[in-house]
Amino acid sequence: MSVAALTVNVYAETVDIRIATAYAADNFQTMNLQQFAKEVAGATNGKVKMTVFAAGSLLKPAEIFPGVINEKAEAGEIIMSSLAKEIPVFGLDSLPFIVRGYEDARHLWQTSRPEVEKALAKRGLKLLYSVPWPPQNLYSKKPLSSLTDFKGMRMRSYNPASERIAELTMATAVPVQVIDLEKAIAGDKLDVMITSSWTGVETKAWSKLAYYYQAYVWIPKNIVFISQKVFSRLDAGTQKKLMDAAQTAEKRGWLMSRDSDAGFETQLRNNKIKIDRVDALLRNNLDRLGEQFVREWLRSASNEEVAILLKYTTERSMK
Ligand code: PCA
Repeated sequence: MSVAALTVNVYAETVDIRIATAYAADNFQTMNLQQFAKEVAGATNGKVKMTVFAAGSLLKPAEIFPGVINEKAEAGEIIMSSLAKEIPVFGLDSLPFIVRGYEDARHLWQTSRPEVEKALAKRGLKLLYSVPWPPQNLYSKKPLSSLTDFKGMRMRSYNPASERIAELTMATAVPVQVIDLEKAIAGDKLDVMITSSWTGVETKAWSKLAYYYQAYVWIPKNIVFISQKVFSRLDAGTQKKLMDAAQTAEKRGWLMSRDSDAGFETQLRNNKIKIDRVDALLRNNLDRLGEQFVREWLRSASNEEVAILLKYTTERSMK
């Protein structure tokens, strides 16, 4: 090999990072992730090459978190609340009715971030960024006016909190990953579901679910993380570039989420879904349900985790 070729080789050495995500390539979370990968490539002159594997194409949704720990991928993206049972601080993200909008969600994130980082570090992972889905609302085949309406309904679940809601309302939980959701709705497998405007549009919820209630159940976040081992192989300058790009991706993602919600609700409306607020009785029922969730969560949470909720609720009440 010539000296020139050798030199080129040394400088062109790339670090390949495969990022596994469960979400479709045209979802805003994945578009943001793609943009992040592009910016990292640009900032590092192609030294860090991140490849996004969308829609569970590298690892199935449930395999992503353990998969990055076990080196089947270098990085991954998951919805935090899917691991609420294993990692209680992730469960804070799906405590129903504790956030009323993006400002609350941002506040909860700032308060919980250090513990989330610690929980990841314990498992050999490093947090890159976190971006929320739009508020989770209720889609239903029939009008909903109280919690008794849920009895016997088939309710789609995607995390322990949605499973527990089904249990408490005497509905039947039907676990469906988002990649299989459009088919499940069209195939008439669901009567009610909790998800965002985005996911309702992506899955053409209008094929069977005619009602949408702005219940603001929770504003759940995805986290994007990298194996600490892979990260520590990068030199300090490259690490900083990666983290700077992650910070930009977090800011961009929050705006994409917030700013697209109304437009996606309009798309639901244009497809004949009836959009409504929650009536007083249902609101009251739901708030009670939320209180029960908090009591249950408090039983499993550590002192540090309880302190997060306390800090968040105290500061919010002073605003
Ligand atoms: N869409 C994903 C997660 C939250 C959301 O809005 C889903 O329904 O699975």
